[in-house]
Amino acid sequence: TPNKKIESYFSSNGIVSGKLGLSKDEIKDSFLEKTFYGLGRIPALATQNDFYTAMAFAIRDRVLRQFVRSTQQFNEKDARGVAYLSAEYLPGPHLGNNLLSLEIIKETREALAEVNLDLDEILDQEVEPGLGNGGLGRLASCYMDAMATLGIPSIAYGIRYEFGIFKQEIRDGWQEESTDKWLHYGNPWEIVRPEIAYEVHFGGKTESGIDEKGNYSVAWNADTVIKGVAYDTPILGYKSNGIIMRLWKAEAIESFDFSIYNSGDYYKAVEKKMRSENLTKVLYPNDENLQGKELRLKQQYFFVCCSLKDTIRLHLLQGRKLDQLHDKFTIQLNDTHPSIAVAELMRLLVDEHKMEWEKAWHVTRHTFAYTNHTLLPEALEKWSIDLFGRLLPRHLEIIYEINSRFLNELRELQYSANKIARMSLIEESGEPSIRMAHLATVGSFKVNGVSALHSRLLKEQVLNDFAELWPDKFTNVTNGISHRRFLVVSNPALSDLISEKIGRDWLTDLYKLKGLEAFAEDEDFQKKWMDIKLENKKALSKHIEEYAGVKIDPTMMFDVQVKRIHEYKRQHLKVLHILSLYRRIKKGEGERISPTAFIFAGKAAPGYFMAKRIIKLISSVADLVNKDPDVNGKLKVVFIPNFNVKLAQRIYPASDLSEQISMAGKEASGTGNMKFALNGALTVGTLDGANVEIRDEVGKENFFLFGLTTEEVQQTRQDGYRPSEYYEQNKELQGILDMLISGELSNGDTELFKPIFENLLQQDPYLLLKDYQSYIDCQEEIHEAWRKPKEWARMSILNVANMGKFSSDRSIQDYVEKIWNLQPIKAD
Ligand code: GPV
Repeated sequence: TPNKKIESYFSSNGIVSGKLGLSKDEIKDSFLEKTFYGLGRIPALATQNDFYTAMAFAIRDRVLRQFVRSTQQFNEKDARGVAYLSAEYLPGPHLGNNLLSLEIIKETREALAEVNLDLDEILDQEVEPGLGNGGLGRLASCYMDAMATLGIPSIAYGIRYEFGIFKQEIRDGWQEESTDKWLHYGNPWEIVRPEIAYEVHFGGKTESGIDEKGNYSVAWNADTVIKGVAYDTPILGYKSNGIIMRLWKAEAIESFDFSIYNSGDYYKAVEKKMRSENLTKVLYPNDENLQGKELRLKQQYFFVCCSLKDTIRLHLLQGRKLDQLHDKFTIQLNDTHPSIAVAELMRLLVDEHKMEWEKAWHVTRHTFAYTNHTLLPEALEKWSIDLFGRLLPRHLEIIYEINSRFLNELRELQYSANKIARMSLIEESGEPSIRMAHLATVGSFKVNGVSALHSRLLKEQVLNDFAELWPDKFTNVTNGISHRRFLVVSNPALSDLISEKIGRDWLTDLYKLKGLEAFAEDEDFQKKWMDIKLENKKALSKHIEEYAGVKIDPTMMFDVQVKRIHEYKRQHLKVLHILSLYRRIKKGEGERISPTAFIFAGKAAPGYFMAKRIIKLISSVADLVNKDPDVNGKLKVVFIPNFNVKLAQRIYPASDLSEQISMAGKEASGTGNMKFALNGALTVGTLDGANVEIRDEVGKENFFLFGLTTEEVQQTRQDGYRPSEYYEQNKELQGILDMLISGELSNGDTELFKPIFENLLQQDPYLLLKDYQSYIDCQEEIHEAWRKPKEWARMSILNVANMGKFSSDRSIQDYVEKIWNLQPIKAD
């Protein structure tokens, strides 16, 4: 029964009404109160971290107010909503973004100044939650920013990894990993909800029989039970709603196993608890590479099970019927990582809620929508039947049942045995396994790719049979980024300059940036524009000197490639370019080279041999180039350690040239490409992923294009590619490649880079040698363009002016229209 007294406080004139922001004095009071009463600190003992924590608590109150209000309104309107399921999130630091969303950055800065504290120093204290590997996790967080801002009734589910993506250090040029202790100083943004907890079962056996009502039913007698507890982090939209990121932490069902406890073996009793908690200990650091590890499948099922049970609870709490689940919710699957949800929802509906199979299947396949994020074969998830059946015996039966019904449909359509085997949810050749992308496709009402090119290739290649069967199921939603985080928060000077010219409407409508086109030729504006870039470059240079020990002249061109280290992304093609410039300088032919700093950052999966070798190669080239007196400071090479959201926010604003040089057909979208261009960097790139659309938007004359197209890549393969021919014919390229095995880069060690050399000469799976000359020629054009600063400034402004399409607000609007079919509810 509702407590009317309390409810009245929530009503329109209760505590959750009133204005959005805070005044300087309110911030100061709240901050001081949190410092003393929230943390129990006397001024003499308070550290910078205490001040950060106190400020976070002060702000969190306001963030929660928006959340409470949004939830209230979503409930009152009985709104249709989204549950977003993602195994990864990369929210980045919360404080700065929340200050922007509340529009109190200036007030907070002043309030702190009055007590002799500096906002930037306080912001710098925050340790970000590294709960993802790269683009996929960051996309999920950009989407939360947009969903909150647009008022999409939504909840985002995931895993509360105790250790996120590893911390990267570079020692002697090699990557070294250490555990990411992001919770070490506590986490002021999260609220634990001990009462929102679910049991998750694993292992054991199933037993079929007749239940009390005389119906056929299956019981799953698991041998392990683990509890998932909700930890909520509010995510605030700009001047609007708050939504929740609900992350599940694994706990033992009972703190102690009492039977063992009573027998006196205290340690053994606690061991069980520790084993349960292992489940959410650590994020798997493999980006786009399936390892097939049991613990990973456990993590996936664990968070899916908790999330679906919670979604059903929320649905029923509103007094709705379970067979209307799909009328009220879309459950969006962020890649196949949560695709076990298709089988789990069937299990919940059929086994636990006693719904008949056909009805349950109707609900299920109208509830899920699936986003695919890669075409890379090594990333397409498959689980061995053996492993899967041991861990989730009931789900295996359900998947067999879904498959047998599906294959029957295909037989009725007179499909060939070959085609049926291709489409089956089970791969029979080799070790029998479950194709998770097929499960997700069959179990969803929509399937989308993440850029126009990727969505086309998905339909034409990886899921071609399914696209022919269900053409209307397939759609595209081009990725987008939070321009508020990646421009307003991280590049305040440029944001202010833009707002001076075109007002501030672009914060909620990025297409408004188009207004900047009118100033592209304005020399005074160009100068201010480039001066801000220079200041940002100075700031980054300071960071680089401190963390990488390399001094960089900020007037050089900053040529930047930051992203996960992957062969398909071709960081080593960038290296070949650097070596070509180096050799020209050594031969005294360097006069047409513009002074350039080559900046790299990104993590390699700890078990990815080639990626780690590429990092060592970059460091070795840096040593050679930076120390050579003949280079005379004309080239600098640096690898900045530990790329994460926080570092990214420093790098994009300071970049002149954005390297997006993956082999065409491999990068599903890319989102870093958008962040660079939004901050006025020009792009050098292939026709891959969203590069295609970026080029369409900014104009081909403002984009440096090189390399093969997807079709040409396929043709090259068909014709029988022999990389050694390029080595033989292109003498410059030959000289560069020979450097790798000459020992010149490695104190005489001719073996160190031989694996890279041999890979390129023998297979070159990503066609570096084929694309080499086109890349070098394109770079010459770029160096020439850099020598015309006004031209460059104009192109930079035009790039920013045409970034409207790449806001995650637009992406989410697309999801609403093409997939979710719901009404946003904006908080007033
Ligand atoms: I699958 N992506 C990722 O970061 N990790 C993954 O495991 C998978 C995909 C990335 C793609 O590589 C990018 O091209 C894309 O922009 C990003 O997902 C978001 O869609």
